[in-house]
Parts: sequence; structure tokens; C-alpha cells
Amino acid sequence: MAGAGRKVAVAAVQFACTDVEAENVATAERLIREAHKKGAKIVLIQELFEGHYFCQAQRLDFFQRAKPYKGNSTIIRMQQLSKELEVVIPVSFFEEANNAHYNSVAIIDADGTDLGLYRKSHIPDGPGYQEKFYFNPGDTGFKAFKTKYATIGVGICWDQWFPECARAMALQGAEILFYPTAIGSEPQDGNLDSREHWKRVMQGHAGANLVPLVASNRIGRETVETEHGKSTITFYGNSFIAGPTGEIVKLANDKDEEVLVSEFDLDEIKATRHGWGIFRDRRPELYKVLLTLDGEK
Ligand code: PUT
Repeated sequence: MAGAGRKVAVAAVQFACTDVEAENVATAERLIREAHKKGAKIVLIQELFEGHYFCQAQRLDFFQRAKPYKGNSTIIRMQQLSKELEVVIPVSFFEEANNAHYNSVAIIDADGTDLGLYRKSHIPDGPGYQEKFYFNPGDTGFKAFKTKYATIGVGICWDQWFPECARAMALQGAEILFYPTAIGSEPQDGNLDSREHWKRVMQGHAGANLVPLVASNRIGRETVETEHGKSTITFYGNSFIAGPTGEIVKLANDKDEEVLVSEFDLDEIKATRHGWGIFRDRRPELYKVLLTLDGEK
């Protein structure tokens, strides 16, 4: 990492997935190249971008979409791209690990090195988002990865609703938080639109930890054949980049393919973070209740 005044441009891309892996990987590559042309050094692609969001259904055949981490062709292709463009790319994928399955992200550094894996910790389950059928709860714990341009933390989708995840990554030195996502309409309630809630929750993580935050979410209407007939979700995009006080500095709409790029001065933000005192004044000895489910000490 460079010295004082480290300026880093980060990007969020969003696109509509088809259900053809090669098409989606090609789209991701095209948008990463576009982000790179706009100066981005760390580029976030949406969650599980290789295909449709299959968790609308509980289907045995969808387990065939999982791939082992090592030798994963999409990760290898993104490693080649990282090296060529000198960009950092977190790569979200459906991981098969013997009899376990995870919703995972591999962090690829700017020289193509794979820095390791984060496995999604919080697994949602509800109409349209039946992830518990497929994914074991992640066992990696929350992590911070030292990349060429910044130390970054990556949470995956539902993790974004948990301030503990963001805090844990920030405590380990994450200077920017990233959240690949798949969220949209709720099949059980056509009047429920969570997009503003979704953004505000993450803006809070940025502000509470004084770090920029990047969220990438897919767009498009996806219909999946389930065991009870068809299910449809319209993904609302709204990918965004927030600054260190939680302010949204770039925001995509809910329909268009987009490449959002913003630059941050990480040393200036670090100075502000330290000056504001939120990490100085923490009282971890009073937070033991956070280790319980029911609030009992
Ligand atoms: N990606 C999970 C979203 C859940 C919304 N109910």
C-alpha cells in the first residue's frame, strides 16, 4: 500500500443475469473492464452472478450449480482479469466443499493472487429467498483482506443487515466494506419494497464505522420453476457507494445496467475516523450480551 494520501477509486456494477453462466461471466468481465477504464481499482460484482437466483426454489438439481473453490473456472478467469487490469475483484460463487455447500466469495488481489475465502455467515430463509435449503452457515468468520489498494471487508447480502458483521470487519482493519447482493420484490407481498430500508441499514454501517461502503445488487425479473409452480422476483438494483458518514455518493436505478465509481482518500478518512473517537471509546467488556441470542447474560 502507498503512503499518505492513499486515493482509491472503487466500483459497483449491476446487471440482469440470464441463466447461462458463460453469458453472465462475460457481462461481468465487460463491466469490470468499463469500471477499470473509469479508474476503479476495486470492483464489486453482484452476489451469485453466474446465473439466476436459484434460491427462489428448493430443487435438488440446483445443487449441481455448486463448484469447488479450487479449480473454479470463474474464479480463475477473474484472476486473469485482475492481473491484466490490476484490479481487485471479490468473486461471489456457490461453493461445494465435499458434502457442505456455502455462499462464498473469493477475494482476488490486483496481481491475480487469491487472498482467500469468506463464507456467508447469515443465511436467510423466507418466501423467494430459501437459502437455508442450499447453504451451510459460513464457518470462516468475518475477515479483513489486505489488498494492494486497501484493507477490505466483504459481507454477503443478508450479512448486510447485521451491524456486528460490519463492526467485526472494521475492527480487523477493513477500510472499505463491500456487499455483493441479490434482493428485490417479495413473492408473498407485492406491496413490500425493502429498497430504502436496505440502503439505510448499510449507510448506518458506513457511518458507524467511518468507512466507505459499496453494495452491488442485480436487476431484472427472474422466474424460477419451483416445486409449487412458478416464482418471480424483480430485483431492484439500487447498487450504491456510500461515503464514511453514510452519505450516498453514487446510486444506480432499479432497471439499468450500471457501473458506479467513486474515489476516496483512505488516509484522510482514517484521520477523521481516529479523530471522531468511535474506536477509542468502545467498551467491549460491556458488550458480552451481544454473544447471546436471547439477551440473557
Ligand atoms: N437476499 C436475501 C433477501 C431476503 C429478503 N427477504
